[in-house]
Amino acid sequence: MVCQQALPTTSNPRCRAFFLLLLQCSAVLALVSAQEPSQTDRWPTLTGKPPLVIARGGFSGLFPDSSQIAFGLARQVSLPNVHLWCDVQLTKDGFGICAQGVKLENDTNIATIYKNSSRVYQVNKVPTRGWFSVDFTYEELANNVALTQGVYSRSERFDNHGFAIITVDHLATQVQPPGLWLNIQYDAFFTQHNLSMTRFVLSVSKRVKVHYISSPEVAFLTRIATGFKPTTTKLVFRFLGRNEIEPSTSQTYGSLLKNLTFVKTFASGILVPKDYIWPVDATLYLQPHTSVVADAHKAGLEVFASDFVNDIPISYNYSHDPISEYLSFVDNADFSVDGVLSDFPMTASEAIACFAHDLGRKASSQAKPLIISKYGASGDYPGCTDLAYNKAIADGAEIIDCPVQLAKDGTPFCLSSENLTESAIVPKDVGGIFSFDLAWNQIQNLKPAIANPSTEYKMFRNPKFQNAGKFVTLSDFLALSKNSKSLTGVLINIENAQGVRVADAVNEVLIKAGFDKQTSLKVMIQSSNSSVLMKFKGKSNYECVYKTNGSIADGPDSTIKNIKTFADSVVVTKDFIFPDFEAFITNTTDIVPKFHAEKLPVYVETFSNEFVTQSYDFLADATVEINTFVQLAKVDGIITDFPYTAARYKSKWIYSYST
Ligand SMILES: *[C@@H]1O[C@H](CO)[C@@H](O)[C@H](O)[C@H]1NC(C)=O
Ligand SMILES: *[C@@H]1O[C@H](CO)[C@@H](O)[C@H](O)[C@H]1NC(C)=O
Ligand SMILES: *[C@@H]1O[C@H](CO)[C@@H](O)[C@H](O)[C@H]1NC(C)=O
Ligand SMILES: *[C@@H]1O[C@H](CO)[C@@H](O)[C@H](O)[C@H]1NC(C)=O
Ligand SMILES: *[C@@H]1O[C@H](CO)[C@@H](O)[C@H](O)[C@H]1NC(C)=O
Ligand SMILES: *[C@@H]1O[C@H](CO)[C@@H](O)[C@H](O)[C@H]1NC(C)=O
Ligand SMILES: *[C@@H]1O[C@H](CO)[C@@H](O)[C@H](O)[C@H]1NC(C)=O
Ligand SMILES: *[C@@H]1O[C@H](CO)[C@@H](O)[C@H](O)[C@H]1NC(C)=O
Ligand SMILES: CC(=O)N[C@H]1CO[C@H](CO)[C@@H](O)[C@@H]1O
Repeated sequence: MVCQQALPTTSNPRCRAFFLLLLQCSAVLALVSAQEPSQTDRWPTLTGKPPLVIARGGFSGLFPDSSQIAFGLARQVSLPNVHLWCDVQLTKDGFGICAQGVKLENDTNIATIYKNSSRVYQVNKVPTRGWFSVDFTYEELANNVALTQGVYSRSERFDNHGFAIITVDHLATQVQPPGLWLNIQYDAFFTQHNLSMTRFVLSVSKRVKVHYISSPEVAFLTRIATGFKPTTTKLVFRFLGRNEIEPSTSQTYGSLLKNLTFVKTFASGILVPKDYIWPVDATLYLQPHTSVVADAHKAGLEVFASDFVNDIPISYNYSHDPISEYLSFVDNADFSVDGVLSDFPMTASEAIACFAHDLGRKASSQAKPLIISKYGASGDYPGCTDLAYNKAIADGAEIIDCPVQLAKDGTPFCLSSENLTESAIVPKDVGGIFSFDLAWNQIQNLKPAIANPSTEYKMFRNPKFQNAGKFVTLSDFLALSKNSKSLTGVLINIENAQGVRVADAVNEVLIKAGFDKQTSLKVMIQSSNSSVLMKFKGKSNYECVYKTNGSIADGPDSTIKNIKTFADSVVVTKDFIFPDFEAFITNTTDIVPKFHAEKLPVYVETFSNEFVTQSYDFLADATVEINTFVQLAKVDGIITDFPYTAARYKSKWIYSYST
């Protein structure tokens, strides 16, 4: 068992970032903790303080919900005042336990342990079959039943670890959360079984500090309201679906939302599903925000938003980036919610501590990592189109890339491969599917098609723009690059089978555009064919980039030394730096130090926002993945189809390290 720790420093005072490297420790490779939200900034929350991060069942995005390890991880990697959320259920003998649902079989192995003990009970007037805590003593549950991952799309890897069900008291005394939030989802159900939630919350709050109690039942909150001082324990009314009926008033939650002065009589805050605030339409695009936050703040109510997860597709407006989603709730022109309820509290913490509010900082152009686009911003628009390139520039890419193909008439243009059907709609009657079958004026008129590398997980890219934009010639690409004020260079990728012929064509266009003379833009020529690179080697303004794979580092040292004869830097894929097995990282390699020993910078591809492209170790957070490659593996450049994520990381999360 190999466990290491590394603690890089950061010069961004808001984000004390640290890593916990647990190789083969059955858990997480790299954790980044965002520590200090600005206390001096004024936040448009009700109190003016930074929004809270509330960890639902702990870090339930990775570990089984409500397990001690999930709560512990949430504490370790979130804001210092993270609140830990426990869904309270009562056992036959009156213990309050943390378990996500009223039906225990959803998040535990109880169905295999007490095979014959399922029962049918009324839950909110609906007959429901399941395994209920009211039929078991605490001892029976704690000694025999293990918590499991209840969300089928998450890893089952931690299900056989025997993580026990814990009580509220255990959570409070053993994990010692900075804030404790108890959610009472089913008071009426326990009353039917002669168990009193009221008595439980009153007694537990005498033993431990309870910061928040939430419930979707008006009668419960009204009943306990007199027992709690709002300065110690705040009561929060939880809204369910707009059309669901609140059991004690028989009104819908939608109509109660119009009666916030009534809510204020028994609660000091509301908890609403996130789409109450930012609704999405049927095609998963965001609509304008509602006035819920402003209305509630006007009524003197705090507003908490729920249902934040990193691993379920979010609105396309966020480009598969959960940090953008959090920022739209805590850092927009009109309001900030008072807290977010998340299964991935680290990402929520990063958003608040590191990325909210403009720090007014700019990284120097020397700072690493170099941000290189992959076919432009091809996560948002069809690759290698004018739209993708302009978006990449606007998003902060420093280098944009053109993979060069030749049309039948010899025109060099940018496209990911010479097989046109991979990135365009090619009509049958047009005369072929390869770039060399068609003249440029035919190719120019093809409709581009967005890349969808994660369709097997039902994840798609910006469907509204899936056929938008125009393809560009290499000379258009160079002109567009020259016009930009922010780019530091261009990368021209020559992987075409006719490598040397393409190289000659590229050379000619570069000369015509004046790039062979010293210009303000660096020219990077990338190929996996050394003969192609040799054609450009030695030109002062050009950097030759060798596309290679990690196996080269296992060969004799002379192989790497030999690369120096035709290249100035290398490109490798992510898996050669952090090999993984079943999406968990198994090892680190020494490729980067080997290249660095020969003074060859290492650029790595391909970084994407979609969580399915990342190892579980990165906790479904593209920023954590980038940070790990930069700080731990010390890579020199990030090649990404979502340059915004990398550029935001670089400009707002400034760190220091030496190679
Ligand atoms: C469950 O019920 C079946 C049939 O009634 C019985 O054979 C079995 O022994 C029971 N198992 C347990 C664990 O009680
Ligand atoms: C609850 O208590 C009442 C009154 O003592 C009794 O009639 C009823 O059967 C009990 N219900 C349950 C589920 O134990
Ligand atoms: C608000 O709700 C309370 C309790 O249900 C009800 O008595 C009152 O009439 C409502 N007010 C409005 C304006 O709907
Ligand atoms: C979301 O994206 C769509 C399509 O680009 C745009 O029309 C809409 O205005 C965006 N919504 C918000 C709230 O920005
Ligand atoms: C071209 O690309 C398409 C889409 O990826 C693929 O289905 C097809 O087999 C490719 N054709 C050739 C000849 O490689
Ligand atoms: C590299 O390019 C040269 C010239 O185009 C070609 O002869 C050679 O086969 C290529 N090598 C590889 C490995 O593709
Ligand atoms: C790595 O590249 C070498 C040539 O550079 C090739 O022979 C080898 O098959 C490649 N290995 C993998 C795993 O791609
Ligand atoms: C881990 O990487 C090191 C260095 O590359 C290598 O020597 C070792 O065999 C690898 N271990 C495993 C389990 O793959
Ligand atoms: C394994 C299982 O049944 N998981 C379910 C637990 O409950 C959630 C929410 O009700 C469902 O979405 C899961 O499918």
